Amino acid sequence: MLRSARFLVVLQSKRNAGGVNWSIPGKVLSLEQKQFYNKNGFIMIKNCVSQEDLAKYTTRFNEICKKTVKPPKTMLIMKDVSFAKQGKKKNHATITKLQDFGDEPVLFSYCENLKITDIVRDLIGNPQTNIQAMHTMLINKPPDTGKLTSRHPMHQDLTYFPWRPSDLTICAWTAMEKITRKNGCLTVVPGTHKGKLMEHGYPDWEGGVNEAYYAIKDYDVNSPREYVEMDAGDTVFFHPKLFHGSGANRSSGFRKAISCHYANYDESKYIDVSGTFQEKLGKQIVDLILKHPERYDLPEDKEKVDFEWTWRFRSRPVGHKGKDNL
Ligand SMILES: O=C(O)CCC(=O)C(=O)O
Repeated sequence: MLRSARFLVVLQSKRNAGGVNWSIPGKVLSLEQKQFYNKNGFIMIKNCVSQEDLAKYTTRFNEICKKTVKPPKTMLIMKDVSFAKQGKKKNHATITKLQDFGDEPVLFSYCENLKITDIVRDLIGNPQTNIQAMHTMLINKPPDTGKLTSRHPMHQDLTYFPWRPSDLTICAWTAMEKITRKNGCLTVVPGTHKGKLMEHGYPDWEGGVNEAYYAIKDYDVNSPREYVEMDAGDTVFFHPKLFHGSGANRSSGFRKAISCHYANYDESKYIDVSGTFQEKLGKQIVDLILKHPERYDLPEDKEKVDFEWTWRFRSRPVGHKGKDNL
């Protein structure tokens, strides 16, 4: 590499490094808003996504459900466990989640929304930070069938992630319609992002639980929780160690939200989770992926498919061309 080119690389990485400076305002967020996030592990911002954009995502969701638009092969289409048990076909009323929409251009445009990415950079880096969309979901919480399977147990998203530091990852979760306690809004326990990653496992729920909806094992049900009620287009940004979940949908309609977990690409690194409770979960995810060779471009040597590979394969850069980190 030419000397000057190498200098530029060093300069670029220095400029992008250093985590978050919590004592200055961000490009979009005020100092108070940044400090609120740092203290509580979440912040809700009104009106991040326009109604036009939300309508585009809803239309694309319906087109995928009706099969008038072919979904990319890498996208996972999941049924709610209560419908799965009854053997019901996949349609807009039984599909509970579209996951990994990195190759679906309409839905992925959500991850590139500048209002969101500016806030993300304020909270996990600085205006120059390169960011990576790690995990994408459109969640279509169905009206509960009475078995309470529409609940999402209290958990920490970091459970699913083999990269660190956790402070440089964030979820943006946008309400696609009005979301209240009645239709199953997010519930958070402020400040829990300052603690450790807790052990997780399947909750012991009579009606069953959706695949990979893990719960914090020793969750204290008396923890001081908050209900995050939102209007369509509002977005809550939250830390991957924040205890959170969502209640049953006791309304007669579906409750839609779209989300993306972003990581600071410049400063995050994969870690080895061997010997931790994440190891078992990582193996389950790898097994699931190996069962679907039609969906993933698996390497010839299947030994190469480990927890890290599953995320490298599914994550997508947002506005940068890096290939080396995440
Ligand atoms: O959308 C929901 O109801 C909860 C989503 C959530 O907590 C998650 O996917 O981690």
